Amino acid sequence: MAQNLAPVPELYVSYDSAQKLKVEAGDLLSHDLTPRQICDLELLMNGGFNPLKGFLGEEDYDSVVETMRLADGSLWPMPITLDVGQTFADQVEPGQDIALRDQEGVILATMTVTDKWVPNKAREAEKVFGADDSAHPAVNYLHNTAGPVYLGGPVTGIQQPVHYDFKARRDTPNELRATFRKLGWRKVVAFQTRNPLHRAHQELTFRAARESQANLLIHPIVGMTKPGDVDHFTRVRCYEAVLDKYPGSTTTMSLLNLAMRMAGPREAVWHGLIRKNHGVTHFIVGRDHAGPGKNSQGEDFYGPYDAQELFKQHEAEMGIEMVPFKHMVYVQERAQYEPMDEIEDKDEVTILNISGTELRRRLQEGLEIPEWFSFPEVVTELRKTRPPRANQGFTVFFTGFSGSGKSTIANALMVKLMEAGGRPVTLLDGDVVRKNLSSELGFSKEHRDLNIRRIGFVASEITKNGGIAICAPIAPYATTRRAVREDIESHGAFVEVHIATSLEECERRDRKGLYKMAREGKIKEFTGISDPYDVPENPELRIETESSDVDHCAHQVILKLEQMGLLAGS
Ligand code: PPS
Repeated sequence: MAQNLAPVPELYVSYDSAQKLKVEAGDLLSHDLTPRQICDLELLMNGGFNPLKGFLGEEDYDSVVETMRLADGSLWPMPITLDVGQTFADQVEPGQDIALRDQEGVILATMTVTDKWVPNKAREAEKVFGADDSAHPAVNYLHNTAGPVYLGGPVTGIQQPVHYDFKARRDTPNELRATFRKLGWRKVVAFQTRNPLHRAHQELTFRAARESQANLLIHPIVGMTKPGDVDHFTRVRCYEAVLDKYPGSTTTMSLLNLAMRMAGPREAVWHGLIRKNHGVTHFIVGRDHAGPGKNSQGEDFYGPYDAQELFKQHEAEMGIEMVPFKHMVYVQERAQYEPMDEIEDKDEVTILNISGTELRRRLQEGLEIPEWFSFPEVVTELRKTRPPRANQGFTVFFTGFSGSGKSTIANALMVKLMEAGGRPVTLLDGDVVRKNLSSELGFSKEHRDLNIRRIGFVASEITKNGGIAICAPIAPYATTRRAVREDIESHGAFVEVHIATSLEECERRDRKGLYKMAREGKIKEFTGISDPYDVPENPELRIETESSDVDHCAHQVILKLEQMGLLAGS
């Protein structure tokens, strides 16, 4: 397909106009962008999302959700929307200009609001992500993180979001186009990734480039990827090491600040359009491209080749050619990687492969990672970030009714872990947190959520820094517990322990006399009596306290931690 390296339209105004606009925008109503919106805005402004001129209005949104096309018929598979809270939405009317600020308050852009509407999120989930199932990270985001109201309208770019890391590796679409022009690269095949690269990836990308007679662009995502992925700092250090393995001047790397949605087929088409904007002619699409993992029934959200099929259908219209990803395996006898489906003597040779799950297990358990699988520099970086589980921090998160025994068991667990030694242990007990961190909060849903998010924040910092956090709040809402889990799991294990003492038993014990007062109506919104409690569906451990003493309950947690490989010597 013909390459066109003319610049793509950007939404920035000139430097002088930007200075003026920045001052004027100081008086506008301001929206503080979320991390995902900052990623979206960067790609809107720099032309990565060309032909979009701003956050989608309602007509374009409906059309994209239903047909994968903007209202004017242009192919665009992903709704790029500005979700806001109700309070903010109430202050905005169509026709109004608002300022869009980053998390430090810097004004990045203004937006003329043309549309304001309450989206049908269930429909968006079904149509865009294939199911209204919160096991899908983007559906979970849609229902539990995104605000209830969408605003749409054209954006005027003032400045790019500031990045302090890997500056030399970040390029706008026009900068990459200029690079390709300068280097005389007429055909460029891009490889999209959110994972570290190992030898198989190096081999397949190099083959893809050779077969398409193209140069290679490693184009990893450094915006937002799937919760639990290896952080981008580590990955970029790994990529830099792999880059040296390609023959000189065949390959380059650029970082893409995209917030992925893990939307499989639609995401593949979206990725293709974004790459086209970056001046790329070919794009590698793998098996289960941008797959979100399993749904709540334990099945894959998308078929393994759905992404390739949808891409293929739109290839001509997109003007970017798909290069199907080959499944590369190591053939021991020939000491080289070969595409699995091209090996004719399968029965006579030894085929080796290490899956992502197996790699994680080996890292977690400090086991050998062979040289045929990855480059030593990559393994060293990964081991620094992912030390064996027994050396990582983790969080034990107790949840259960008031008076269920959470605090007592948590205390016993703390003492047992301190006796074993090795890592600092912090107990974030419900009552203690409410005295120190959350003294101004009550027991409304909003306040309980804030309380748990604060506990989660502290626990994730402790976990990140290699300590053990034990939390013991009621934490009645499943969605909040899940959000805390996601925050923590990027740093270490999250062990949810449901203290399953029945309400009747808690009320019978009524250690603090609170149930009596709740029954008498003297305490409002009391969990279990006049306020809900979502029973955890899949906790790592459920403890029945009615038939065991405290020591035994705490020991059950220790056994679970050992089984999960979290304790030294386990
Ligand atoms: S939450 O829902 O997770 O934010 O609650 P938490 O921070 O764990 O605080 C629970 C403790 O506060 C006391 N208390 C109440 N609990 C539930 N509902 C209402 N309305 C309420 N009012 C006060 C109660 O002593 C809880 O302590 P525990 O240790 O759980 O018994």
